[in-house]
Amino acid sequence: MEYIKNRFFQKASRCISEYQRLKTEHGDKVIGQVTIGQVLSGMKGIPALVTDTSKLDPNEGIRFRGHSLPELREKLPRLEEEGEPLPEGLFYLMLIGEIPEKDDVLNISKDWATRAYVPQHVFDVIDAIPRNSRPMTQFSAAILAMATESIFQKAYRAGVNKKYYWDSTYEDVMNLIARLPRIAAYIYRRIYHNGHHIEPNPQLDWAGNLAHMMGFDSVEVKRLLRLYMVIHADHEGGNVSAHTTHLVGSALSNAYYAFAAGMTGLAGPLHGYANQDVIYWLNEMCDHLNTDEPTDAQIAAYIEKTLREGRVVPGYGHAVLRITDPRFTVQQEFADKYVKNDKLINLVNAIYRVAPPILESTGKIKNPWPNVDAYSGALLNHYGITEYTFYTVLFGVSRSLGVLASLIQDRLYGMPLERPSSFPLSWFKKQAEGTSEGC
Ligand code: CMX
Repeated sequence: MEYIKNRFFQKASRCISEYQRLKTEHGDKVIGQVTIGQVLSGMKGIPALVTDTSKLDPNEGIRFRGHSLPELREKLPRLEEEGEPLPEGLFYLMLIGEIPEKDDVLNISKDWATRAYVPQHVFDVIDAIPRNSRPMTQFSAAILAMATESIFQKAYRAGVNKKYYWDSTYEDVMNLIARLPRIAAYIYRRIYHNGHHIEPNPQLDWAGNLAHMMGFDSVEVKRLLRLYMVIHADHEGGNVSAHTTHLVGSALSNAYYAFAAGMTGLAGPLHGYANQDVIYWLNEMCDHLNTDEPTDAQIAAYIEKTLREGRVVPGYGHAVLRITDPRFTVQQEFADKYVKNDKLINLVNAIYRVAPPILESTGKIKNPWPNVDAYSGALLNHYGITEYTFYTVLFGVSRSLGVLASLIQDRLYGMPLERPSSFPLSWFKKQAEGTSEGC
């Protein structure tokens, strides 16, 4: 498996000198301006991060190294003709920048299977947390507990030269990604199946093994989880989970620390928690209306009620996108192809008909269209993964692929400590109005 690491180094190391050259030769070049509105709106749109793995276009959606999701569903290697591409292939693409051959993908599957051993103390840490605590609490704690295994940390202590930081980070990242399905499945079986755990099958691919360890051995669930792991893997560098992983990593915290921090960000309702919040909100609506097949008029009234109460409609809106999220569309196509008449999926489709004009009519919601989270829960539910409080953990397992591929690159480029400036509110008022009075 060293050849994947070598291929990455050969390809990416060409950019090290470019990174340094841009910094020294063009450090003064202005590439945009920052408005007070941007600062006060969560730094939206400020070009401030270097991320190679993927780029998000507001009007087109995500591209991974230039490839859209529909393209990748065609191009990335799969196990069966009818199946979905393996997420291992997307990881290869994000890391190296080339579409892999099938053998490359199978080799990553094998490599991750050999790295998948989770030390007992990590399970002990999970078991010490109350069983009814949120799955994301257990997931983040387990990742943090696994930091004892960090090879980077040992290399750093031993005084390794900074130009080799990427090497031990690569090892940490591969080990961490390899172990996440085992940890996620352990939490799933602990909470929802009375701790009846299922051993990994090292012959299976990464997502297939996750399905297996959760207790699902059908072709259908494995196919769904492969799709799920691909579409949630990355969304450029500024989203909370990616940015947090990068920021914490910039302090040379090891990959376990950095990713655990990213996961606690993913756990928030405005980010990855939205996939469970959608189901919670749909259930709440059905209870309120006393039907699981509400009419469009009933749905519209419930959306308006949600907005009146000052709550968000989960699964709708986006900080960057200004169209229906292609990750939503891909799931809808998947459901159209494989699912016949599921009430929850019908409801999700009905909301897609009803919600956008209502959200648009508020005049303040910049994107009235659905995001990835609007669909994913209904699909998981259809295939028997009904425990929606777990859904964000699945998002987290997938998100590791993009943010940790980026972390290796951060280390290879020798990216510095990230440290933007902050000012009191009165300073901004002074910039705008010449006075800070009143603040
Ligand atoms: N329902 C109700 N109000 C919404 C809304 C929604 N779905 N989306 C945006 N708004 C509101 C915002 O809360 C904000 O209100 P205030 O001005 O009162 O603060 C206003 O509209 C403007 O927000 P925006 O600029 O359109 O959106 P932001 O970039 O601030 O936020 C997001 C983006 C995703 C947090 C927001 O659309 C939202 O809360 N959506 C629902 C939660 C969700 O689905 N999150 C998942 C996103 C995808 C992911 O990361 O997984």
